Order: sequence, then structure tokens, then C-alpha cells
Amino acid sequence: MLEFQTENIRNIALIGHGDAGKTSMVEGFLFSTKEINRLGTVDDGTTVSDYNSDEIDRKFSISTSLMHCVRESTKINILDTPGYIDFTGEVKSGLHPVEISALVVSSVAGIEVGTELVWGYTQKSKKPSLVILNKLDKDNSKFQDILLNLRNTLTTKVFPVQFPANEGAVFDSIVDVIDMKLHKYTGDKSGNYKKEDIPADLSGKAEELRNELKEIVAESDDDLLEKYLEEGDLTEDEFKNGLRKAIIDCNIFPLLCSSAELNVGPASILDFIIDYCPDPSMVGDIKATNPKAKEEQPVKVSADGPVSFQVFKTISEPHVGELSFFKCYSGAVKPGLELINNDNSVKERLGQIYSMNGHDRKEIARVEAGDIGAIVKLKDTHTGNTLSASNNPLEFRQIEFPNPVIRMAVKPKSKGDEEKLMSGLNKLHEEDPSFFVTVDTELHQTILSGQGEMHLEIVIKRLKNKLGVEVETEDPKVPFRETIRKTVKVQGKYKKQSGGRGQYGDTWIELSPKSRGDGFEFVDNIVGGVIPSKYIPAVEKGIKETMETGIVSGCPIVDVRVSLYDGSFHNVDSSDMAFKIAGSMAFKKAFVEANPILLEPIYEVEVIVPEDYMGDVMGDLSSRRGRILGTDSEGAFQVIKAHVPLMELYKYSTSLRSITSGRGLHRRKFSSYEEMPGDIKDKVIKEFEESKQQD
Ligand SMILES: Nc1nc2c(ncn2[C@@H]2O[C@H](COP(=O)(O)OP(=O)(O)O)[C@@H](O)[C@H]2O)c(=O)[nH]1
Ligand SMILES: [Mg+2]
Repeated sequence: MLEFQTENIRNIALIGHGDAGKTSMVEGFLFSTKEINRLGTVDDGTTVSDYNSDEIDRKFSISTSLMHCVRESTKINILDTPGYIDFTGEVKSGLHPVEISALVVSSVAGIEVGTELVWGYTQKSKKPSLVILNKLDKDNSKFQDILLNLRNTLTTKVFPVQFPANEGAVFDSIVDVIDMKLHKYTGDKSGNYKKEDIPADLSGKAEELRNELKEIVAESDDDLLEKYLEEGDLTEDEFKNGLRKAIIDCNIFPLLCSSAELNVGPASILDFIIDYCPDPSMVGDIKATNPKAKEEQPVKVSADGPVSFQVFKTISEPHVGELSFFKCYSGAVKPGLELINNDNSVKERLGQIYSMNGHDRKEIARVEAGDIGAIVKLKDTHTGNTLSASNNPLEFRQIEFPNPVIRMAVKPKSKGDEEKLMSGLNKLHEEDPSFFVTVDTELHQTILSGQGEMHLEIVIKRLKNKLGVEVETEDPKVPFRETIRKTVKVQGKYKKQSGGRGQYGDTWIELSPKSRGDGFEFVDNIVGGVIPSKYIPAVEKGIKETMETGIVSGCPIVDVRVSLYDGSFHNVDSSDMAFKIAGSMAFKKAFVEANPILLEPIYEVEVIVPEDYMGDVMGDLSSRRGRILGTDSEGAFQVIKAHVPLMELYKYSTSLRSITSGRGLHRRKFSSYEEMPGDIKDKVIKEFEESKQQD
């Protein structure tokens, strides 16, 4: 059976820092439920989830993949997200369609920057979460210490509903304080376990936790609390429903145990997910808007309603074309349906639909409300789009992708490939909306931006392998601005009066600086018609055109005032053209005399690092002309805020990774334009002069 009803579906996304063991754990889930018949490993490149050649080569996840398994007639859809900071956009698409996430933490490494980053994402989405401590088979595993750290830094609501009975190399048993049994695994990695009595030396601790848990459950609901206080206990059902409610309301983040390596734990985790995690209808109505009426129209997750679904990820597969991963929110998705894409009003007839396990697809007949599936060959439907019946137009919330932190310029290796390059990049943006492409008309460069250098490297590799476009990378140019310090008065005179019809335009202008951000002002102070008013717009035009391409660096001129206050004309030889040239000549001359300066974009940068690296990171920021604004603590980490010129931030994510051994990350946003120091200005101007000579 491959079709499931809403109550028999669970959707969960595994999130966490890279190397915590998420991808390996998925193998455990699939092998324990006989979805696969051999337990693959990341090191051999044989996992279901990391099936891309890029992932196999690098031995870590790059894109979110979709798997599912079936246990006790329940289908569990699992989204495995990458932990590497370069691919956090994928975490956002993985979290979007699920009701609950599982934060996987290594019981050796503990909380890392990626742990806090993705935890922040789930908290922002207000979705419940499990916490899974993995690698409990390691001799240096520290269950208790890390539990305390999690409670101190993430939330005090992390609660161990399990603890390991024999942490370390011999790990094969977990004490479960919900069923108050020992889950003893068979030792053959099959994922089979037997429930035994809790050994006497651990029963005290189990009892204590069980009582604490019961109180948390009772407090999840006023009626339950009253009953608990009166009768001193809860029935099995009350406990079960209460625990689920406490999880949904984020009053508790249950902590579970695992060794993905030994496949000890994943099966118990699945049982926990089935019994205590919400089915898709339990988290309330889904926010949506009616684009026609422009009003909110929440959607009840139910197979009885009219069909609606949202695409949360698009991948392109050789021989298949685009494969859209979707979540059905209401009704049932079936091949042959004709629906409307509410984002672009395109009608789509649905083709085959599939249930996925990494690379493997199985064709299915329907996907019901709450379930996740994949569909091929939609005409014009992209990540984030909602499809529904035309008499029920709907749009679900968009996925928010993180701001890019790195830019890179590219050009095609072979001339003439420009169009192919753009269409290829646009296609890849479809697959991965956390990478952006812009054609910068000011800088004359095609700029890629994304989450890290590796992120863009992968984009470039895919461009070559999948779409046959090879590119060269270049340093992205920085959009400087030119302006002045001094007020000057100059004449610009254009005169050509030898033979034939002459040219004559004569202008006197005063050029003066304006405050930062005030832009350009042109003032006509001509009196007595020394320049006829019909020529004045031409003077202004000549000046504006000169400003656009700049004078000393090739970047636009800003924040200046020009007053045209004198000049002369010729009855026959004057023309718009002559005055335009005269204006431009006057402006160029004035600008170089007016003490030109360069403004450069300054970014506000936040670097998040463990305390030990603060000194090194601040030193490095200062060497990049950064101005430290302050430091703050964020969970287990320190946040350093600084203003840094964009020019100095090229490949910063890579340097930061090497300074902090991969434990730091940064965010950035544009702040303002500021004057560039003289020596650097001179260098930029010199480079511009040289590049002009080459052209
Ligand atoms: N000893 C041990 N190693 C593990 C365990 N889980 C994963 N690993 C190893 O840790 C590395 C990273 O695992 P992976 O599943 O790719 O982590 P992910 O980045 O979170 O997906 C691989 O070398 C795995 O073999 C575990 O429970 N115990
Ligand atoms: Mg992985």
C-alpha cells in the first residue's frame, strides 16, 4: 500500500550541524522498516539520501532529499537537510512542509554553530521539534554534559524521554521513560529491539524522569492538570494525548537517543514519532490567502476539501526533467487533474506522481491531504507556487530563504554562450532559490550570490555538467561612488567654427558637494538670456550622462549640486548638441578640480563564533578595515558586529572557515556608503586608468 490517509502520515525534517549523523540515521530508519535491504554508509557513498555525485564525492549532504518509510501502517516522510553552512537554504525548504523537525546533535561534538543556526530556523517557524543525541556508541560520547548544554543554551524545555543504558562502544540499550522499558537492540544492526525490564541500577533515575515528565504533561492542559492534582495520576490515554499536545505546543522538546552507526535507536525514534508526533491535521489550519479576494483563507488539512498543494522544492534529473516535490494540504492530488497555478495563472494538467526514496521513485495513484510526493513535467510551476482548483484560488506562504553572504562574477568561457548562461543560471535558481543571479548593468558583470563559496562552486559545476555551459569566475567589481569635497567654478566651452556649419556652446558652472545621500541637483541660474532657455536641458543632459559613467573610477557620481550661472551662445552655430558637450566638458573639468573622493559600500557584518575564536576573528576584521561595533552573546556563542567595506569581504566565508576551523559563520547586510581612505582610493583610480588603456 502506498497511499495513506492524513491520520497515518507523519512529516519530519532532520536538521543539525554537518557530521551529526542525519544522513546515516535516515539509513537506519529505512533499514529498520525494510524499506531498503542494506544499511548504506556516508563513507562508502551508498546512502539513499546522499545520492548526488557531488554528495558522494564530498561525503556530506548538499541538497535536501525526500525519503519515506512505513511502520505500523503509518507513512513517515523524512526530509534530510544538509548541515554545511553553505547550504542552509536547503534547510528552509526542508522545514517548510513538515509539522515537526528533529535536531540531530553529535554527543561528541555537542552544540555547534550550525546547531544553533538551524535551531533558530525552527524556533522562528514556531514548529515543534525533537532533539536526537547521536553517536552514543563513541567512547568519548557525553550524553549528560550535552543534555545540560542543550538545556542551558537552546531551551530548558529539552527533556530526556530516553537515556542510554550503556553509552560507549557497547551501546545497545536505551531506557525509555515513556513505556518504562529498556529497548534492547539485537546487535546485528537490523533495528530490531525487544522491550525488557529496566535494570535495577537505572530504575531510580527512570522513575524520577517519568514523574517529572508526567508533571510536564499534566501542565500542558488545564483540565488535565486539575485531574492530575485531584487524582495524583493520569490514565495511559491522558498521558499519551497530553504528551502529544505538549510537543505540538512546544512546551517540551523530547530528547531521544541514537547510534546511527550501530542502528541502535532509529527504530525507537520511529515508534516515538508514530505515537507522539502530530499528524498533519493536528497543527491547526494552514495559513493561505485567496489571491482573487486578497484575503486570508486558512486551509483545513483534510482529504475532504478541494485539492490544493504547494511545491517546496524543485530538482532536475537527467532523463526525467524537472521533478517538483510538493505537499498536499487538502483534497487529494491525482494524475490527470487540471489545476491552476495561482502565482502565474497558468493551467497545469497533472502528470505522474511519485513517492520518493532519495533517487528512487515509485509511481502512485494519489497523494492525500498532509502527504508529501513528487510530480514530473509541470509546465510552468516553480518552488513556492500553489496549485488548486480554479474555483478555489489559493496561495500558501512562501518559503523565506536566507540572505546571500557571498558574491562572485562569472562569464561564459566561449563567447556567444551568454544566453545559454543566463537560461542555465535561471534554471538552477529554480532548483535552489537560495542562490541568486543578477546582471549588473553598472558593473557589466553577471553576479552570482549565495551562501558560501562551495555553494557557488556547486552551482558552477552543475551548470557545466547538467547544462553544458562552462564559465570563468572573476572577482566581483565593487560598486563605488564618486563625489567631491570642494566647490569650484569653471567654464566649459565647445567651439568649432571652421568651415561649414559651426558648433558653439559656452557654459559657466559652479559645482559643489551635497550631503551624503542627497543625490544630484541642477539649478538654472541664468539671467538675461545669456544662454537661451531652450538649450538649458541639453546642458543638464550632458552633465547627467557624464555622471552615470563617472570620471575617475568608472562608477557613478553622486551627491553634487551644479549651478549653471553664465555662458554665451551663437545665433547660428549653437545647438542642443553643442550645449550638451559644453556642459559635459565643464562638469569633467570642475570635477577633477573639486577634490574628488570615492565612496565605498560598507556592510554590517555579524560573525557568530565560539568564544575562543573571538580574538582571531576581531583581529582579522580589523585587518580588513573593519570597525568593530560591539559584541554580544547568542546562546553558546559570541556575536561580533562590525562595519566592513564590501571590497574587503571577498571570499570572507572561506577565510572565516579557516580561522575558526569551520565553527564560525557570518551574516551581512548593506549599511551605507562611506569615504574610502586616500591610499586605497589612489590604487582604485590607478587600476581604472590602466584598464582604460587596455581597452
Ligand atoms: N561512530 C558513529 N559515527 C557516526 C554515527 N552517525 C554518523 N556517523 C559518522 O559520522 C559521519 C557523518 O555522518 P552523516 O550521516 O553524513 O552526518 P550528517 O552530516 O549529519 O548527515 C560519517 O562518517 C558517519 O559514518 C554514529 O552514530 N556513530
Ligand atoms: Mg547529511
